[in-house]
Amino acid sequence: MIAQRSIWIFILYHIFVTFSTTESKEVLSDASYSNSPEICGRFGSYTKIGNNYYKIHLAKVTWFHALHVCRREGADLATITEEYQMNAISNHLMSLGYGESDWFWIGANDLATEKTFEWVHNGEKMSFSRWSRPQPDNAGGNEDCVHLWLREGQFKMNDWNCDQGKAYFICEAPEPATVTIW
Ligand SMILES: [Ca+2]
Ligand SMILES: [Ca+2]
Repeated sequence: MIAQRSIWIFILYHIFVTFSTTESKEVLSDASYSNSPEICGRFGSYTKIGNNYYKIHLAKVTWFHALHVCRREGADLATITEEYQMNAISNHLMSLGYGESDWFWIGANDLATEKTFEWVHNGEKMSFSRWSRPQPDNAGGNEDCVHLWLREGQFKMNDWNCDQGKAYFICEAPEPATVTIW
């Protein structure tokens, strides 16, 4: 009788352990699945603005945090290499009603060499820029990342603190998983 009860306890214990283990494995695999860049890229659509595809993220984060989020989506912080594209983004942001207090990180920075701004996407130097005057001023000796803000009727560029400043941000994807034609 005691032996029979022990066997039942043994069996029930193993059923319990099996189910517990299965459950924790499923939770683990869900977590790793949602961390994959391919899956994250499908969580929101990119919009064609001018010639390129962008996604405006409305969470205020540091430049480094923004870069991380864009890259998890298989994208990068936005690169703006010509006036046409700068105008398209500026007009788009204004058409959505964003104003002077809405700041958006893009991919330009002078982290490597002070006063030499490059695009984080490919390391190329900025050949085009639209600074708001008197930027870039490297205020406090510690402004190495670029964001857009509305000044003098257009969105223009300002250098700001990469790991203290928190702003919205714009990711750019060359081949987005889902696209909204604007
Ligand atoms: Ca700087
Ligand atoms: Ca500045």
